[in-house]
Amino acid sequence: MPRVTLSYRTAGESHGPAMNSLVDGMPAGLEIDAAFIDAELSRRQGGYGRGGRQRIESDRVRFLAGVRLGRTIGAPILMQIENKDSRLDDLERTPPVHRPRPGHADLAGARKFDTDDCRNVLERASARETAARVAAGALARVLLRQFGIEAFGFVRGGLDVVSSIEVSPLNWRELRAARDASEIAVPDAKASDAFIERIHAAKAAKDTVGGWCEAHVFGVPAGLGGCTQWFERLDARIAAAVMGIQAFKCVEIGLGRECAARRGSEVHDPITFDAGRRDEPHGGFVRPRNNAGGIEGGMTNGMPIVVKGTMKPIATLGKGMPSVDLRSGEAQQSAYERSDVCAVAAASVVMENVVAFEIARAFLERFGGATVEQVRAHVLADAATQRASPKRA
Ligand code: EPS
Repeated sequence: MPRVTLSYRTAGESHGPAMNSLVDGMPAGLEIDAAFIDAELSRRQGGYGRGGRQRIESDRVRFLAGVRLGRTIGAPILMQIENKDSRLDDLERTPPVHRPRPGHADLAGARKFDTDDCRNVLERASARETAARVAAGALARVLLRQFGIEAFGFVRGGLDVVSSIEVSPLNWRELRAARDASEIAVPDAKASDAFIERIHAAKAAKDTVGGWCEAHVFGVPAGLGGCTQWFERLDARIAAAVMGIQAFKCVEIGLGRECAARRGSEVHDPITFDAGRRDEPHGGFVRPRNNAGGIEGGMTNGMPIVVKGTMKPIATLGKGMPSVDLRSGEAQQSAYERSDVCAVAAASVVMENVVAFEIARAFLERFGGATVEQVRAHVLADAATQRASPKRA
């Protein structure tokens, strides 16, 4: 089968004219669902604890290349999201920043680019860039949904609040409704209220809050990714995509960190076979639990993909942090600009979409074609082979 590499890059500064996303490797003939992409962009703008910027922006995708008459044409796809708060060259409203914020890119970037003004670095390092990543991931999901693959992201909690909800292929749609009813994307009303209360208190103290995000992907066929080279391993690729989100400090697949606290028999998922369930993504090889998070040996095993990500608190604190003025070396509190107190709800949308992009990339590596119909033919051919195994069952 042809090897297609789906990829994307982004360009744009937080207060420049626009955020841009260039997606390459998407097959031709995919009907663009701009309403779905825009809905994901809107979700990313929401969440309790966001700052004033989101009242200015109303993110919408505009296709500048790769689409004709509402369908992809097999060419690179350029998506643009306008920044309404565009003022990069206005030195009065967007002045130099000389007092780096601990935890932001400010100091490391100023040293890298040999400057005492952190502005260029922070404009590009800003999490505003994640709007472009959500656009790329949501476009990939338009493809995945044609093949019954669905992603679900949410916030599990933060500080001392941790929801104990369990997610399964049977309840995730219900949980999605609960998530959408929560201002902080926690699909558990009690935990949601408690977490919002903690964020409110942090805001009053001019402080910030991080949190735990989760992404589950359902309907992923077995055999995506690879075990023959380290960079083919899907868990490695997902980890890089999630760690690449601003402020993420930890990524786990399935049971994750908890693996080290249990013996093997309590970690690995037993294998059973049920011929009546051959049409499910696991091909009838039912696993009574999913500690592996759907990936073994760097390849999908047909169980749902489960990814956890930890976001640190926003580095822009209302009360500042001990820092220095880069011009003089004098001790000063770090700079404060309008910012978010907590952006974990937004981060969960970003995570859901970047994880989905990696699944789509691996999906096209296995089933790719020049057109969506060629991809479909490859998927059906593979399903027929899978259904014939085990031969004697
Ligand atoms: C960010 C600072 C804030 C955030 C921004 C990320 O922007 P501003 O300085 O314009 O208020 O709101 O995130 C977004 C704009 C967004 O759309 O997510 C930072 O420094 O990282």
